[in-house]
Amino acid sequence: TQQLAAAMPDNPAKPSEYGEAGGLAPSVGATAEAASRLPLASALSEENSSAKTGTVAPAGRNNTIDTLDRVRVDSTGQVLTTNQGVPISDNQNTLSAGVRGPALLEDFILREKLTHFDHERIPERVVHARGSGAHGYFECTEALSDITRAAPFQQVGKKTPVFVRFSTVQGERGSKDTARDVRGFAVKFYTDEGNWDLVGNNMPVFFIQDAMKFPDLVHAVKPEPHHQMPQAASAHDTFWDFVSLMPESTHMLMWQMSDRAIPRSFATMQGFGVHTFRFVNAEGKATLVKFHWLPLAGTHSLVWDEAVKISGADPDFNRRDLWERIDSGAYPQWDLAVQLFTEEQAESFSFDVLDSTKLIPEELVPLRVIGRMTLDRNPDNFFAETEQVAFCIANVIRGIDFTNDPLLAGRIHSYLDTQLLRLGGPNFHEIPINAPVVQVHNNQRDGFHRQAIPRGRVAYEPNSLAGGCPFQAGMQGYMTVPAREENREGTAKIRAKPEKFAEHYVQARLFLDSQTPAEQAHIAAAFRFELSKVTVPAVRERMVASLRNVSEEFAAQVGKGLGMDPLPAPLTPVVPNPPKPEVMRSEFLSLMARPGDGSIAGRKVAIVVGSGTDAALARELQKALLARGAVGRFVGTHIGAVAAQGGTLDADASTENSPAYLFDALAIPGADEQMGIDGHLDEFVRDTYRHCKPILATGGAGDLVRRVLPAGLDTAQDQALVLQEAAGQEALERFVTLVGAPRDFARETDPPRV
Ligand code: HDD
Repeated sequence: TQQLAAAMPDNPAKPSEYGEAGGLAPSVGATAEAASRLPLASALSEENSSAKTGTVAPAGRNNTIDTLDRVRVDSTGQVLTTNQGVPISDNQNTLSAGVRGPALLEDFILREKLTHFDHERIPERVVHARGSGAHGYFECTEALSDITRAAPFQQVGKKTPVFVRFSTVQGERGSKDTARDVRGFAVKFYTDEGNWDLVGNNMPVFFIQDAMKFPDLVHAVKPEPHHQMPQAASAHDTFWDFVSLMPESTHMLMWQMSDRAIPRSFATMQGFGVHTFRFVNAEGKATLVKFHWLPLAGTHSLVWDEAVKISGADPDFNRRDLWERIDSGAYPQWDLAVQLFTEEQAESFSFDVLDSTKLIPEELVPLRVIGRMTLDRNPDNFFAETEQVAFCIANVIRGIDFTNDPLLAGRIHSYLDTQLLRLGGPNFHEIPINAPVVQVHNNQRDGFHRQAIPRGRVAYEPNSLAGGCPFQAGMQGYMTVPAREENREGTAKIRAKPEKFAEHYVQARLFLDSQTPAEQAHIAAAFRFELSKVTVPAVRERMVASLRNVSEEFAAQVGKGLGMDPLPAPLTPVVPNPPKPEVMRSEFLSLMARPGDGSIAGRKVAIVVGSGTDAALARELQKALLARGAVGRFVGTHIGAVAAQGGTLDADASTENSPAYLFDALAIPGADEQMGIDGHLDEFVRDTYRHCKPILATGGAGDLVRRVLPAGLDTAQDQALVLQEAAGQEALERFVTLVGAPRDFARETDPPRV
């Protein structure tokens, strides 16, 4: 203490604040000396991250959640208080001068309540406003310590807590989930070396190559500024005007018009980091990397007619599905896979790996699975967690670095910038959901809503008065890869792109050619639908003219659906004779390539019940589904008790409040004439059939189904239609298996017969 007093002659009493040990005291000494005294290595090591969190979260625990518990509020058994903690005796009546007299200004309880309410909205995200989040963890399954120093990948079995937010892009915060749109797939890793955000999408490419065009893209796709329509839709003039003038969008348009843009569940979509990043190992050696999330439940999507109807019946369809999966223990899981490649390999490719409108076919650089992510906890509070979470592409950790992708460069700027406004100032990193699980030490100070209470009088570096602390981590801190290989051409300032960026159609064709015929038909139908909503003929024509460079046959198909005869002349491509691509067809680009393990966990089946239902069979089916993690809901003409054959069943949904498109499959275990007069049930059968989902109908229900479907349909050949007079175990098994299988699109015709 005396020593410290000597060090701070101006205030000899000050050291008493810091205690005898002087552990937290601002001490004297040169930076180097301080460095030798403080255990930097252990502060940053894998084994011992920080006293605040310890290291690996033991199974069943989660570092983030532990620290968030500090701020969780549970009011069970508690009295109502003001924000100052003063108990409130009456929450019904304003303080007034007599029962019929004026309200009194002194009613601080009323005024606090109203004032807080008046301020409880914050701006929504400028894009990706509509989102749903969940907590979980990432577990390393293959250590990559030879390739990257990144903390989550150092040891097999190491768990890193995560928070994930899935989103649509175009619509506002309250818009529907099932819009045709890209889905955001943003993961915050709370590593023991700081936060790493992998802010990706469910598609591996993007609309534009350069962040300079991002505001234009967003202005074009958002509701049109004069009348603010359409909401959560890209099917309008300004979007198609812009993209038809930007041939670099063509590849992404193929993805956006595919069924990937209408996922069945967040749990059944892939995720992609999109850009090429760098991994950096302990020696400073860099390896190029692309990130992929592979859903264990397989890749499954909706069909368009279904998505449109769902948006009316349940605009929260994907949000509810995520919530219910986690709530019921059917935890969504993804493998994290990487494509690793060298600068030399990258140079040999026919495309540029810095161009975000291009992907690297898996045939060219195979995926390597290095870990698994499990989402196992719903947020406690949507606003505090899902709304206030702030992802930032610039949040990288030691072992991960950027490349010179010009789209990425702009992103490095934009996220922090937009969040400064959205979250009201420079301290939003202290909001619990955003705070790293390691402690933050720096000389940044003050600003609105500061939470931390930094001690001492030193807020600068270098310093001697605080013993040089906090000090630079040197080789143990974040290191940027020194070599910028791409810049070989020289350092002249220039607004231009490398040559390979000019080719825009080869990978659009690769994507199209890699789809199954049903998927191709869906893409063509989506172009037709979207362009049919465009009111300016020249815009439609320009788009079809561009599609002719992808595929003549495909463009003709789209053009025909728009009544274009003859087709407009093809747009002149910038690169008329592009180099031959390495891969002409990539099976992995089809949703059918990764159907998952057939698990039906998280799926929902409508078991229609009524007077003709075989109650025992209905219960048996419900049990069989539950045993495999799926939910079979009894759907009656009304909810509540339904008198069926052999017992009473309790319907918790009705054909009126829960239409067919909210379910993955339909079972009608028996029916009588009475059930045949519900028009809702007819629609149930028709929609389930049209959307190519499995139907089980037994007893009289077979007749009901056949009556609804048009005569002449070959129901016997239909693999997903189980029509049996007396349903045995085998029929139940077959049906339950079908619930987890990809849809069989053999039923589809264009236009639909049913
Ligand atoms: Fe972005 C949000 C993904 C290009 C600027 N972006 C945002 C979110 C995701 C992505 C998932 C939502 C995060 C959340 O849930 O809070 N963005 C992407 C991907 C891109 C991309 C995969 C291309 C590869 N973005 C991109 C560019 C820019 C931005 C080129 C600007 C230069 N993005 C933003 C933003 C947002 C955002 C304006 C809005 C809200 C936010 O950041 O926090 O800064």
